[in-house]
Amino acid sequence: MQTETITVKGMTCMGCVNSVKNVLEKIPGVSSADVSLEQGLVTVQYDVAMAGVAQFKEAIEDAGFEVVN
Ligand SMILES: [Cu+2]
Repeated sequence: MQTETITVKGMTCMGCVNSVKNVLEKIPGVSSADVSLEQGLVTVQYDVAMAGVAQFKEAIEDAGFEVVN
């Protein structure tokens, strides 16, 4: 299991947090996604054989948020 932290801009409430969490946890290979609203940080735990960071960033942007790095 691998952990990746992504900085995300545009999350303003718990609804945003849940949207981001949901899109990430739908990706096969992702075991959990945790979001810190205050810091704008998304921490994803995933199986490197099944998923990758580029996929996470795309899912976050598709959900309407901006990936900073
Ligand atoms: Cu919101």
